[in-house]
Amino acid sequence: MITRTGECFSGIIRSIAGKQKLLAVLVDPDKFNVEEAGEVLGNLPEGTTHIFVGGSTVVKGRTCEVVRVLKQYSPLPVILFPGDHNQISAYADALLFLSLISGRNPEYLIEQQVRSVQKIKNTALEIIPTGYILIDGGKECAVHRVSNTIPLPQTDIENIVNTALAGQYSGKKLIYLEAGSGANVPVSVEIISEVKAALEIPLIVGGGIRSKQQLQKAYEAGADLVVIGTAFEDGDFQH
Ligand code: 1GP
Repeated sequence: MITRTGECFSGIIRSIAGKQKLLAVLVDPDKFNVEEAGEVLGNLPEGTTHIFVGGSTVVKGRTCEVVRVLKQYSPLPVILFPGDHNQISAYADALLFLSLISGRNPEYLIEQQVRSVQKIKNTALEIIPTGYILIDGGKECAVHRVSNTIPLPQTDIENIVNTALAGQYSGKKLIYLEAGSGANVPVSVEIISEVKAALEIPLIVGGGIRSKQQLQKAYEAGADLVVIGTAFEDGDFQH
C-alpha cells in the first residue's frame, strides 16, 4: 500500500491561511538545459515557492530527467503540470491532475487521465485534482492548438465563474485560470476577482504575466498562486 503525503496541497492551504502569496516558475522540459540547472535555479525570482514542470508537447522521457535534476538542485516542491500522460515522473513531489473543464474534448476531460493511471498508481506522487480553464489571451496558444478546445472569451465572466464553480462542485482542489503560455493579455483582474469571490478552493493564475506590476495586480485581485514561464525564460523575472 502506497502512502501519499498530501504535503504540497496542505502547504498551499497553510500559506493562504497565513496570507502568503505563492509563485511558481514553470519549467518546460524541452527548453530546460540540465547542464545549466545550478545557474538557472540560482536565478529564480524572489518569492518563488514552487517549480512547475510541463509543456504542451514534450519528448518522451525528458520530464523524468529534468525533474531529477531539479530535485537535486532545489529544495522547492516540484509539481508536475503535464500536457499529456507521458509527462509523469515519480521523482516529482506532486501532480496537478488536470481536467480541461473549459473545453468539451473528452480526450482532455478524461481520456488522458485514464491513460495516466498505470504511470501513477505505483508511485507516491501526491495527486491534486485541478480544474483547468483556458481563457482567451489574445493569440492562439499551444493549449488551444493541442487540446483542440476554444478558450473562453474574457468578456464572458459569468461563464468563467460558473465553470470554476462546476470544477469545485466536482471535487477539484484547485482551479487554474490559464491565458496560455506567451499570451498577449493575461487573465483580467475582473475575472480573477470574480472567480476568487465565488470559490472556496485555491486559485492559480498563469499565462502572459511578464512584469512585477502584472504579478502584483493578479495577487491583489485574488490569485493565490501565480505561474510564470516565458518571462522567466526570457530573463525578465530573474533577480
Ligand atoms: C502557461 O500559465 C503558464 O501554462 C505560464 O504562461 O509562459 O506566459 O508565463 P507564460
